[in-house]
Amino acid sequence: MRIAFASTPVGPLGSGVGGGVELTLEILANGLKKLGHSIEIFAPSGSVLAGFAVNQIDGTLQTPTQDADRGEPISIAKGSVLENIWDKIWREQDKFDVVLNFAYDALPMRLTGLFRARVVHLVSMASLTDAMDGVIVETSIRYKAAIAMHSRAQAESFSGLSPDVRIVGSGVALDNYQFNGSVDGALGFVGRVSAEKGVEDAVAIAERTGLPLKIWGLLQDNDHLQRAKSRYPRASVSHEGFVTSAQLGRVLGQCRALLVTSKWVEAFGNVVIEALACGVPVIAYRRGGPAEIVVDGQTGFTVEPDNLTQMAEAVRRIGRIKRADCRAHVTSNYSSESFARKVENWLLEALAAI
Ligand code: HBI
Repeated sequence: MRIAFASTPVGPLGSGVGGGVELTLEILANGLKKLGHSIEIFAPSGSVLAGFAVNQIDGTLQTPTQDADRGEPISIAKGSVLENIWDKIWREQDKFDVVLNFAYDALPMRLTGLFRARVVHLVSMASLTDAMDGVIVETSIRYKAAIAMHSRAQAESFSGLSPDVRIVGSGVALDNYQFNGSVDGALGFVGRVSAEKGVEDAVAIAERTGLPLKIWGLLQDNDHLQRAKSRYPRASVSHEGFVTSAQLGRVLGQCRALLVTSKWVEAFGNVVIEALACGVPVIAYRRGGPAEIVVDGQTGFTVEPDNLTQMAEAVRRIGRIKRADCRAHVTSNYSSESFARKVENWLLEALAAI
């Protein structure tokens, strides 16, 4: 298939502003290319993706939807990069069989039936605003096989969603992640440092257990981190910076456990399979995608959401988990190859569903 990738309009690929979507897009570009498909990428100017020529599109970046209130209407800025991306894909659409949209935005979904090429959407987050819920649910009902999501928990967050929506999971390039069998490292936290990722709870656990906490990720909300540190002054916390997935794969293995304390419903939780691939067991709140990935008692523990006591207790028991089991679970369920094949099947079904 000849596939156009329409990237997220919140920031250039490689900047980290796109969060998990940047990794997902990279995994699928490489995975689908390996399956013999041709990929062309359209993304905001300044985007970088090793091995791919990216159509650099100018324009005003879209405000991230997770910053909006639930009742907020859809907004689009003057000279929007989102409009410019889709205008260019519209003009070049006869070069493609499929347009795979990675943006969590209304415009691409409203265009689904108006292209000669087949437009489909990989939804990257759970329910955030009533306006976007409406667009996503309507698109899932009106266009067969047009929507895919990463986890059941994510799909369940959209009431009225068509049961036809594909659940495709996610995947990581295993070679990027170095297994490490050592069990006595620091606690790890990976993700955009922000309120929705719940970094404050991870700092609280560092204080309760007396274990050092290492944080990797874009320092999106430094005030939030500073407030957490002053609330838990005895916690030993170090921000290790924002790293690429390849760099993360070399350092994450040093951790005793990864803490996943998301306050929102994570669509999937790529950081969970990245940690498991390095042999690091995961302790997660029973909320969203991460709770579907962690096999309680085998690759880590899941605890009652926001329950710091249970999370600290799970940290104390984490030595029971065999780190080799963590890596094996990812190898058999979340490789980039198996993820790319699931998405390939979805795209082929979408093409057949015209
Ligand atoms: N917000 N409007 C909008 N569009 C996106 O594509 C988008 C977003 N917020 C966050 C985001 N994408 C990604 O960081 C997450 O999907 C991972």
